[in-house]
Amino acid sequence: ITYGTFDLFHIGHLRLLQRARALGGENGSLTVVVSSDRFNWVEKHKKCAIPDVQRAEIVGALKCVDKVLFEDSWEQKRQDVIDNKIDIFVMGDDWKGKFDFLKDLCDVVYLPRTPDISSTELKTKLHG
Ligand code: C2G
Repeated sequence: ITYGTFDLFHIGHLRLLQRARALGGENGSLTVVVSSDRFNWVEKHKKCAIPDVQRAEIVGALKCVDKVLFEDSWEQKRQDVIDNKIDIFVMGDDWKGKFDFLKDLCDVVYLPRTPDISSTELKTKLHG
């Protein structure tokens, strides 16, 4: 399982999701939990360019993604891991250590971020 906003979907997101899926092996599956617009605005003070329903549809259309859920609170991760019988929790290493509290339920893996790209950077570039 992995979590994210996936706004202005870019290669950094794709490479994270592909690597996350690969951790599950050939018989594995990947569940992606997409941050709702409300959660992003209220909890992360991030304004999304793309609405949550469209961000979820884009992620859900990827070959490496099997299931998409919505993230609406910081507290839902434990229940999501239990309900979805998750073996591995994966995030980019900008979150390193932040989700180690899940280690009693599943493996917790932090993958290196793809350098030189982010939704924030893209927005800045667009604004010139
Ligand atoms: N990512 C990456 N390389 C980048 C940019 C992002 O590997 N150049 C990864 C991030 O580390 C994260 C995932 O892609 O694992 C999604 O990134 P964001 O959409 O920025 O997600 P974020 O806002 O960090 O939300 O509860 C957890 C949060 O919902 C995570």
